[in-house]
Amino acid sequence: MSNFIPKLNEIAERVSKFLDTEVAMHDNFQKVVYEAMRYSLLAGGKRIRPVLAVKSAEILGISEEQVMPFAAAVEMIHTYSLIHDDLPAMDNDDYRRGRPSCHKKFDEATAILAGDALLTMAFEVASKGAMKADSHLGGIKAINHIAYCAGTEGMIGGQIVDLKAETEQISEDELKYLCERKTGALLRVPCMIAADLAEKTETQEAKHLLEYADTVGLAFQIKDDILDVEGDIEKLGKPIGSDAQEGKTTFVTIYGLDGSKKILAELTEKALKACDNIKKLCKTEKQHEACGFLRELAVFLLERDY
Ligand code: GRG
Repeated sequence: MSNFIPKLNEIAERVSKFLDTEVAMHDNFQKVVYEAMRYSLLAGGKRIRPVLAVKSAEILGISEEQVMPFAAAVEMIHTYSLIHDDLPAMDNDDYRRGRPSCHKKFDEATAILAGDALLTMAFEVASKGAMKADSHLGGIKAINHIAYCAGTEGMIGGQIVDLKAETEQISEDELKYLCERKTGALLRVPCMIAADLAEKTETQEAKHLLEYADTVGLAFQIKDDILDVEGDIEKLGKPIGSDAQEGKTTFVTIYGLDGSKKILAELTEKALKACDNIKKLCKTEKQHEACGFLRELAVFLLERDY
């Protein structure tokens, strides 16, 4: 039997330990903001984005120690986006990662500031990583890519188009466009970070890795849309049916449940092919194992129920 899940959990635990140390509690007048940041950041979560960074780094010959600050920065930005997305002005969700969302546990103002603080601190952590990286230029390029993918051409851009999808019918092209940014950008950037640090952005390995990440990114959002229709609240740790309640255009509204599942299966096949292409270019046992792990990750994301 595959030991994929234990391996995934081991990396996720190392990421959580790193985050626990970097986003340490401070016993000062502003300690409530640290409490709120840690409440959301250390509430579990699959840690898919940092895991992608760690495995891409293995394939491109970069140590976990070097990539970890950047991987953690992406997870901090991801967590900030979840905190802000749950606010009444956005998706107005009361539960996240199996517990009351940040603004429910604390209050709206504290949740806004906790999100802002996670975003800001992500760049503090990543820039510390760049100072220690073998390639300082690679570290700076990684920071640049994180900012780009989190910003107006990345996640924020996607979220703005997503808001439009709540009030008006959007086209299939617009839906794909918003997914590539809202969800895809933060799943692509972990592979970019590894390529930057390794100074290998122009290699075939890096290109196949990005193809893998982009395919998985789109599949991830389609699965999310499917789970919003037929997921289990207990397993998901958040309510379902919010898309339909808001009358939002999603993959399920455009292609139906069966159509969406078919596209999801096709995308997963494409991601597996990208893994095989990366593997052909890899030489060491460690690299081959990392390719095998990415294969299993694509299947895990296809089958996930949380
Ligand atoms: C509010 C700035 C801002 C951005 C919002 C990412 C995002 C944009 C909103 C989050 C809500 C959402 C459904 C996003 C799509 C991406 C997605 C499926 C996020 C959930 O990621 P998982 O499943 O969550 O990796 P865990 O909790 O496992 O980390």
